[in-house]
Amino acid sequence: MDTIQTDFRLGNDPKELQQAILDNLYYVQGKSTRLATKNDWYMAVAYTVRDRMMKHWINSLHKLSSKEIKIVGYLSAEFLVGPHLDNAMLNLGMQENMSKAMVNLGLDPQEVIHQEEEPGLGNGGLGRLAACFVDSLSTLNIPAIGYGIRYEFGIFDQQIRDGEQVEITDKWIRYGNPWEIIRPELHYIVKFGGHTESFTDHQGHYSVKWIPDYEIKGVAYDTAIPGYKNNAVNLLRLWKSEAVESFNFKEFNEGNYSGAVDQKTFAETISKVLYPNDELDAGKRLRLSQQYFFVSCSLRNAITIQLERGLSIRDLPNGFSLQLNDTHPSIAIAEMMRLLVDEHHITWSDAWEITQKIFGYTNHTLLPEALEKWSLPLFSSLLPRHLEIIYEINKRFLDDIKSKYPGNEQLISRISIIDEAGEKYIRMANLATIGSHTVNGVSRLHSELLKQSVLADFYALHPEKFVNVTNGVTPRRWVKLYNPALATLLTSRIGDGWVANYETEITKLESCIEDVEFRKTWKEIKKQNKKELADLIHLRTNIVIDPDSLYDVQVKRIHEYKRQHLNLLHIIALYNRIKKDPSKKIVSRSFIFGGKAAPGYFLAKLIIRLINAVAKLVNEDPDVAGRIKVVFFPDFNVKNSEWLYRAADLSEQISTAGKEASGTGNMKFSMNGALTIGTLDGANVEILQEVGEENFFLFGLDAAQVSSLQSGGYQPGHFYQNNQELKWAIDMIDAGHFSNGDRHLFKPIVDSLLNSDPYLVLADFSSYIDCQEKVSALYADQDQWTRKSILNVARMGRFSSDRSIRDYCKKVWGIKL
Ligand code: 26Q
Repeated sequence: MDTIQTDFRLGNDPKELQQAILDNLYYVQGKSTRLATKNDWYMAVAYTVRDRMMKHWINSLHKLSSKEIKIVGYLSAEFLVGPHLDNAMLNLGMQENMSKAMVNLGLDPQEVIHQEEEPGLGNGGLGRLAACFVDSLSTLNIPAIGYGIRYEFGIFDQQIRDGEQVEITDKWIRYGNPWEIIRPELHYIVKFGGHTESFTDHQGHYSVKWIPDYEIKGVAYDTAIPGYKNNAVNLLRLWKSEAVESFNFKEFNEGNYSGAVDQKTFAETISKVLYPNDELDAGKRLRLSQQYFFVSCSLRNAITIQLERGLSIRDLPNGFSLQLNDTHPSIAIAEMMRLLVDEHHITWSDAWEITQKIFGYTNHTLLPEALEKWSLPLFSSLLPRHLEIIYEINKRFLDDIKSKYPGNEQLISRISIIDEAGEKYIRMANLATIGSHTVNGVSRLHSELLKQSVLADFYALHPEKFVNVTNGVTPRRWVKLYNPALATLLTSRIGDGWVANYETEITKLESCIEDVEFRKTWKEIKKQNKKELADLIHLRTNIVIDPDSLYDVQVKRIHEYKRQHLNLLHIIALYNRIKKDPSKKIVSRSFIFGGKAAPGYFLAKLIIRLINAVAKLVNEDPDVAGRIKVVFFPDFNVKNSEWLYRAADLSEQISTAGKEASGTGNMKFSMNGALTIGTLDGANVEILQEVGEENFFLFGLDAAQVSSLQSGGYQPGHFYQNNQELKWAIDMIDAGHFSNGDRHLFKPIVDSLLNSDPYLVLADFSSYIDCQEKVSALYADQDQWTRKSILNVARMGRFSSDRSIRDYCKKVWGIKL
């Protein structure tokens, strides 16, 4: 083992840290204190922290070569990790000393921390879940590698101009990324396109060779993900695409200068940009290329690690568990078969056994339009060998079913990997389900609905494959880092065990509830958090909100099924009540929205415009002054969420029942003491059960009522005609009240609500606004509110991602802790 001189290079007291920061500034950034920019200082601080992680990082690399361990490979097209610096300092236990060191250097620690650009390598819930999971895997000391794509441009930055979303390219690495280490020697060549040729090998076996059209190199970029104060580090290994040969001398010599680098440009497009759609982006060749690219690199890397450990490839399922984060990496099933059969010469049936033993598949959606499928011509032009393999998987699977259930042609056409109804498609959820040993949904309700709807046939065939693993979020980032004042209070009362053992420790808080002093401090902390958010909102939007008002917050991607417009209809109804009776006493509220719309999702973008239009009218109306304010907080992302969750009084979780697979924002709010107004959807159901009905504002139809209303021929007009306040609110939008008389602008929203209302906004309206009255009534009793807020926090133990990971270990990966 290498010996490192730790005293001067890695000292941990403030003086030594201070010197280390100066050294890094000088020797890594190449700047003197006189020349250093804010970014230079941030980089020097980041390298100082990274240096102190390096020993654990290298140890963990050594650990990967141990024969005894099983490694979790978490395959995900997205990892929304958020800023690293403060998180790393927390997990290494160096926040306090680093703070002192920075102050000694005349730096403002918060300013340095906020200098970091967040790697926005995900769209929302699914990508953030992957990040929470890697955090928990490290904290639980389970060896793991998160495999994904190092997008050069992550999710766009959102600006609001004239009330509209404008997308700005996310240039997150423009000033360098101190957290990653490039491993140029760790690369794989990935083939694309072309055709296949069959031949008989020297042992007389039928074999297939794939002759590609072109090849692209994937290079590993590693980032360390440290566990909480346990010296464990896991790897986030992201692949960047490069040209195999970045410069073509032949072209150059012939005078074609741009042609000489064409290859490079083309190859680099694969990992260039994250698709900003959190549903489907149907039929995009580049998207399928991205998926195959990172999957191929990742699987081959897993095999390399397996062989380097001196283990047999046949033992792969004992050496690795590979988890598919939705269908995005599900081409892995076919790629694993290709690697085993074509490249490692294992028989088909042995290879299939290995493949099924190694993969688990997590489903994140029931929306039929969001289920991934690829048109056959596109698929075969990009991955001709995989198409053959999928045909063979499908044939064997269907033959087996036909022999068990003869004559059931409809069943066969539903479960086939190939959709042959019209134009032919590959159904990725079917491939993932057939190729995995375990399939899970992400909340109890979602897992049940999966078995009843999209995967019902597979459930009937193999009920033992289906399990639930309810999502969770890491209390390190979502409480300790992003609500420091609350964290300090928690620790002062129940000790600091909750940070690493949230599930069992946080319940201890219940015993504090009768303590007047404690409740007082609790309220003060919320108030202070609200003041800080008010300041930030003022700075960013110029809107003034009152920290004494109820903060009613809905932050998440903008989607019709998430029903931001239901929230808006409530605001308009409240506004009308005040206009009708300007002396009306109401509980003052600040409605805060945040979230990005997919650039091509017309109605979602229009909803943003409507929020901003309502905000403008309401905020400028002297009649309602001091009672309601509406804010659209621009560019909701991990970094900005710091101020939002901790300041919320009320968490809006109002999706149509049966549509939100789990939700994870719902957990973040509750952990920070917000009460929830929500439907029986996703993990809300479990949050309600944990916190108790009396501490949760439940409204709306449940999933069964939603589906029966829809199958019975739902008539939104009926609700519109029979609810005066609802009719009035919609009529105002329709009349151009929020668009300077322009009746055209918001017509698509009005039409959608009145003609089809696919997400039952109108059906749930009256239940929602009645429930909101109860919210206001409770808020008027501040002490009761505070008690419920405390209970919400105390009862959130189950929603730590540590618990989720323990569930995966037990139910999916067969890892004993
Ligand atoms: C697929 C193909 C082509 C282009 C884009 C996509 C794509 C990208 C992202 C499809 C879906 C996503 C993201 C989905 C997502 O975030 N789902 C959320 O996952 C959370 C974690 O399980 C749940 O809590 C949410 O309920 C679910 O909506």
